[in-house]
Amino acid sequence: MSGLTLTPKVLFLALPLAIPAALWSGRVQQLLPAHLQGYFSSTPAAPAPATFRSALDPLPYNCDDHKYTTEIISLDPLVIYINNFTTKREAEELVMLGEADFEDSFISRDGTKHKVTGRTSSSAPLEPDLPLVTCILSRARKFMGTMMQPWEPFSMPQLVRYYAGQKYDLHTDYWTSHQIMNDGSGRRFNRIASFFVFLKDNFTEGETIFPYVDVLDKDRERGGDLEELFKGKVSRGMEKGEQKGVKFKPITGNGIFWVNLDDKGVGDRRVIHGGLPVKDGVKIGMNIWPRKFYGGV
Ligand SMILES: *[C@@H]1O[C@H](CO)[C@@H](O)[C@H](O)[C@H]1NC(C)=O
Ligand SMILES: CC(=O)N[C@H]1CO[C@H](CO)[C@@H](O)[C@@H]1O
Repeated sequence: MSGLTLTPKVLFLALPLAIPAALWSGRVQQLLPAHLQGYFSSTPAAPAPATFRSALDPLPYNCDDHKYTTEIISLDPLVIYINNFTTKREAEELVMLGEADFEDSFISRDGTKHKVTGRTSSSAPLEPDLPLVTCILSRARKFMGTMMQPWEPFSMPQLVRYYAGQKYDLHTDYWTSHQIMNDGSGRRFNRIASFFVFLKDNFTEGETIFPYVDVLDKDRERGGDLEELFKGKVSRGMEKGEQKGVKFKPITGNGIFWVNLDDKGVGDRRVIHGGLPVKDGVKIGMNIWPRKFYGGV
């Protein structure tokens, strides 16, 4: 409209268009006496619920409009708590996108899948080309800043689901020897860092524990209570009856980010972690693994 001044001439031209437009939108109907209202249909069409189920559906909002906030849990190793990495709505939609594809969880090594007894959950891949998945991955990429080069990809993102009694024993997300890309390029890669985002928190227990990430002493110095400091999201871990490390209470939309490898690509054992058994209900999370290339060819 800039540059268009409301001269009487413009108004004169615009009015005949405005009246049918107002009738069409149902606004005039509200102003009419009751006995005339029936002549005008007023029920505005209910807005279609936002859904990202089709790979062709664009997101009904700008993916960059995220509202997450961060809290550092530990500097060395680097562990960051992310509040609201996804919205509740995104969390629900991500679960819907992968739900049909759950299978027993496996661990992948040397390009093949291995079933292990210490991991009793189910996993489902999330197609990275789906608009919502693309959006979440680009959010993760931005979070990584220059730590992730534009040509470095993510591993296939995964949903992971735990029913009552299911767990994932202590493990690392990186491999002790770099893996070979299955694209014939001979490049080697490893998981430089990990995001674990909680998508469904309708359950008890089932925290994610890091026994060697210790905020305990720092916390003691501050004389504060860990749970109070982190508003119940983080508490002291427990291993063999001893208070050790930290554990995270799963809260839908929130995530944990940590760094797996040092700048030479050597794994950091201190970020060993596990999913404690779920007591009641269902826990669903999402794994996001940024890859880094290490020599090869
Ligand atoms: C997370 O998002 C919710 C809903 O928008 C908001 O109420 C809450 O304050 C946010 N939490 C943090 C820690 O930013
Ligand atoms: C374990 C748990 O929190 N279960 C709850 C999941 O949600 C249903 C329905 O809202 C509740 O009835 C359960 O108690």
